[in-house]
Amino acid sequence: MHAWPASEVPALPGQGRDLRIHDTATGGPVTLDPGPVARIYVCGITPYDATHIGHAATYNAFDLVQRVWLDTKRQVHYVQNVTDIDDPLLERAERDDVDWAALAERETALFREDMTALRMLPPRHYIGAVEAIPGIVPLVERLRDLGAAYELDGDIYFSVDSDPHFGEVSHLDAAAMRLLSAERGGDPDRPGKKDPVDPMLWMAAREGEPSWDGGSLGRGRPGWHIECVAIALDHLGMGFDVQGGGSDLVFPHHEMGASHAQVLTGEFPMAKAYVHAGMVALHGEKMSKSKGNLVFVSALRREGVDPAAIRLALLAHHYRADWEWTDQVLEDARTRLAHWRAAVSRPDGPSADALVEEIRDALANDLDAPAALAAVDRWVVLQESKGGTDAGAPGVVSRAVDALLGVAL
Ligand code: 5CA
Ligand code: ZN
Repeated sequence: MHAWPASEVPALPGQGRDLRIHDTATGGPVTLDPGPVARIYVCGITPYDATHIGHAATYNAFDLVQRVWLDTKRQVHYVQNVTDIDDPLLERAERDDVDWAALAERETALFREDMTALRMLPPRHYIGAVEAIPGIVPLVERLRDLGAAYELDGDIYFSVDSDPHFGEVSHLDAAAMRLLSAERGGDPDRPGKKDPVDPMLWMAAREGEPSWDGGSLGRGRPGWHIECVAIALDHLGMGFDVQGGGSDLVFPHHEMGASHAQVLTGEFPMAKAYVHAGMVALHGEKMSKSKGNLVFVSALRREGVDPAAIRLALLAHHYRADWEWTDQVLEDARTRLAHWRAAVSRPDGPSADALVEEIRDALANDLDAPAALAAVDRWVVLQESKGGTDAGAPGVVSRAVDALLGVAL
């Protein structure tokens, strides 16, 4: 699949910082030391509805990761998937009486527009699950040959018992795993499974549903977790720097992915850091397509909201926090944007050299975007109250905010 156009990332004077970030698997901060090319995999959308603020907040977090790396003069190899075949997509297509593939294509196109408007850096490889099927089938065959998979009425399951490291990403007990498995696409109550949370690797073709040639697996379609593993291993290989997503992906998705990869390669973990963004809520409940309590990025754009204000609204919250979207959050962001824009369009101001370092320090410290915004606010207030004589400063601020926070002033 094609991704979306990249916005320019201005180079900044001085030295970027190495990123220290919270790793779910170890439960603490890790300082990442990527090579000259940092490698990141971020789980993409299931395209049955438009991008909402929760999605945008999660992608914003991983956009910041890349901006910190780019500031250290590294290149970034960024891979993202699209879950363009899955039960919820088929259910929505049936409900709305539209073709599932056309629905996926339409919503993916809208996602690209939203990401472009929000100045999110595009992945180098943007890969749909359907196009990854030829690479998925041999992995499932290998898991079966290794004795890590078993068949149940034609469907093929992964046996979590085959992975000695199972549980080391989420650290949940069996009861919690079972509950989350039921909530998030698993089928813990299906009779005949070795372990209730064993996830499907390959689902045999169902009457009236799309299916693909699975070689020795028979016709069918892939399970969710093996899709991301196949795409990640194909484009990044084992031991890449960050696997990212929202906190609702910790279990089962990222746990199972790590498990599949461990059994396939004998290595653990697949990613050096498992990084998870908090959940954005609306009216007290997690924003989710299944509940329908959504604020769409595209709807805000249609109402004339500046995407830079949306981005500032996201940045005002720490990526690991769960937070609530309200009209006030957007109003505050609009006010801030107006102040910042006015400030960088003045002919001079106080020196911004220290500010650039403060933004760098804030982001390198577990992506503390709210602290970065506060630092810019302080510079703006100082300029408003005392002025300044540095004619280069407004330009420095504008380029730093663009390069490190993705906001064009
Ligand atoms: N296609 C899979 C990943 S392979 C998927 O989870 N798709 S999704 O469309 O449901 O979500 C896309 C990304 O947005 C995921 O990282 C998910 O964790 C994140 N996300 C979903 N809802 C929210 C929310 N309310 N707040 C923050 N992030 C969210
Ligand atoms: Zn994924």
